Amino acid sequence: MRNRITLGEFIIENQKDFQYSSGEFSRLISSIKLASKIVNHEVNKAGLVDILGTSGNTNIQGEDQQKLDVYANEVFLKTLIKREIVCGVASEEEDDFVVIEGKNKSHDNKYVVLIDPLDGSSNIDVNVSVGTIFSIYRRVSPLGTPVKKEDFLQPGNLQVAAGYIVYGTSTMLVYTTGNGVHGFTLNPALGVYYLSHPNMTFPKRGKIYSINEGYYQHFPQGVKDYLKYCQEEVDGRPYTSRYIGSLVSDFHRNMIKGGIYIYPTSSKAPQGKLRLLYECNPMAFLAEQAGGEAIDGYRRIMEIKPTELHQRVPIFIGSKDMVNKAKEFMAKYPEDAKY
Ligand code: AHM
Ligand code: MG
Repeated sequence: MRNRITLGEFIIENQKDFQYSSGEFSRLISSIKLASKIVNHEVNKAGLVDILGTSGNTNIQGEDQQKLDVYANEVFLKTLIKREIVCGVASEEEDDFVVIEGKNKSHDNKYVVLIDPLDGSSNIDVNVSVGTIFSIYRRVSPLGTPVKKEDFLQPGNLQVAAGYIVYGTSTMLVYTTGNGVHGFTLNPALGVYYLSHPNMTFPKRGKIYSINEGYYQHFPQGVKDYLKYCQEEVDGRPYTSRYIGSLVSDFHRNMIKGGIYIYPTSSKAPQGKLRLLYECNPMAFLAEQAGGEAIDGYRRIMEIKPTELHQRVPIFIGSKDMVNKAKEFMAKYPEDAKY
């Protein structure tokens, strides 16, 4: 590890590539880095302390909050609030966005952060990888005023940075500022992230499809047809099915090996399950920067104009050729067809 570049060094060296280059952005990434190390520490000792299981509360979407969901949310929020580097944060675990005052109550900071503090947290109790997903925009409301909902409801193609942390067999932070996707592995003994995966790219096509097939009966016909295509015994198929149930981990594996992750609409979840702002947009930005694609079945995820903070959308994301093939199957049926 001695000659490897650290995340901090990498950000400074590449600051010129970031169109809104300023110390503010470096400090923002560095606070995400710090919060991720604190969460990582807690996730790693999950079996030893009383942090497993549900908190007894539900979030605004009616889902059970795990104790670690609540903990991770607090750590990321507190870190961002204390350092006074963003003007607002929206979190999957909060009902509404949080307004943050800068130094001397100034509201002069430029960035907003949207975050899913602990994605896939239903996997924690069984020691399976989970992740944090973040997305960063420049505010659209005037500097000096409190941040507004419109600052958060921006389409994904206006993101200035996005990334995730995967708390896996090793902990990695992967991010993009629109100049490729770079992955850093945490050396836990030193508490330092080192560049381990520069310029990550999706293979153009792969052999992995990731979807919760338990809901097969409830999927749209286009998805059912695509799954049958994946399973056919022809032209290098059948593909392999791999589904962890942790978006970050499924995405990370597919980016390295080549594959597609799908969370479609279904008769049980007519809007899909994953959230546009906290999950789909940041992952779509990463996917496109890594040469992959991300659609809702019909259109590019990053062009969807958000209307609600907790809006859900279906997602097909991964290797370009695989996403395009799935899109062909979807196009055979009208979007509003009955299941
Ligand atoms: P969460 O944000 O409540 O953790 O939900 C998101 C997770 C994804 O990480 C994962 O891919 C998906 O939900 C799994 O859902 P399902 O159990 O319906 O397959
Ligand atoms: Mg989530």
